[in-house]
Amino acid sequence: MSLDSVPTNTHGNLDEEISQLMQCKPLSEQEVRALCEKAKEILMDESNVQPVKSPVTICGDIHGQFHDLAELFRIGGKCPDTNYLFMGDYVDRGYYSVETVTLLVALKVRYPQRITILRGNHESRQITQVYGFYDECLRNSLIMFLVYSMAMLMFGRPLQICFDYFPLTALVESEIFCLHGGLSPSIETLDNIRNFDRVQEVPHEGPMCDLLWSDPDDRCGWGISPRGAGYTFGQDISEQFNHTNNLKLIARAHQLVMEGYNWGHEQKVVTIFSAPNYCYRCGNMASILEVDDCKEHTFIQFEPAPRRGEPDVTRRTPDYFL
Ligand SMILES: [Mn+2]
Repeated sequence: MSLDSVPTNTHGNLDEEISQLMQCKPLSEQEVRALCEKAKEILMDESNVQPVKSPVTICGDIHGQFHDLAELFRIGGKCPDTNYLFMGDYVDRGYYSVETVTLLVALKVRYPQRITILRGNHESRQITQVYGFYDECLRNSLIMFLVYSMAMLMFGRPLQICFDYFPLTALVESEIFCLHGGLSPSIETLDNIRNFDRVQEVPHEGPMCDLLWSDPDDRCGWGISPRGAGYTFGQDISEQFNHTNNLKLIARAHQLVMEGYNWGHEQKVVTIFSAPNYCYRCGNMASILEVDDCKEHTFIQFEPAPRRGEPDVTRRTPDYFL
């Protein structure tokens, strides 16, 4: 029996779960599983190029920095009072990947029309094993059950399966194309993106991989990415893509930028990064981009929330990729 068959309580439990998550307290295994099942149903109806209306606030990488996400909501407004579009990379690096991504998924289930959550390159099985989400699932489960094998079954598996359903890109008012990484030499039009089957693990190469991994570059044309996945693309590529698809702007995340946002390609591309003092040590500002009713753009920069007992971060390995 689904919770939906109990109308008086449909949102009651979910509202309680959201307020629990807002306090950075993880849900139970059963709650995470139920939430992921509901999220899948909502997300599978969304397009690979999910249409989004203004006003909306566009956000970049969060990377498990839960208290900074809480600060983002304090500054940008709570969901659903403010509509949000998150461009991926909710997990890894920071200490609260599970709480962060569970909160965003819970908000998606509660307010499906008010929040859009795109997939980042870290929302995959393999990368989360390398960059900390796996460890954190393990840490949480050790505290609660002291059973290693339960870890991925509890939090990791349901959330990772849910990641496969996250849309790859969004289109704000038919003019701002939003995605985690960047363009692909295999993609000329938005219809190309609409046509592929996204419900799978992020492939190592090909158009879906490129959307989540590529970066803009000062050099023209396509280049080999130092990340080992995706491509670099020059201003000529961005101009052609925007022209072909009647776009004004490509908004993307994926790269640390010290001011929290960074224009590129003569304002055809903007990078937005929403994890202040990334990894608790990079010293960068974060930002979000508000697009209002009149499609006017305003960047809001913010600094880290006060530290609240995160463990010493120096034990983490250095970061080569965002
Ligand atoms: Mn990324």
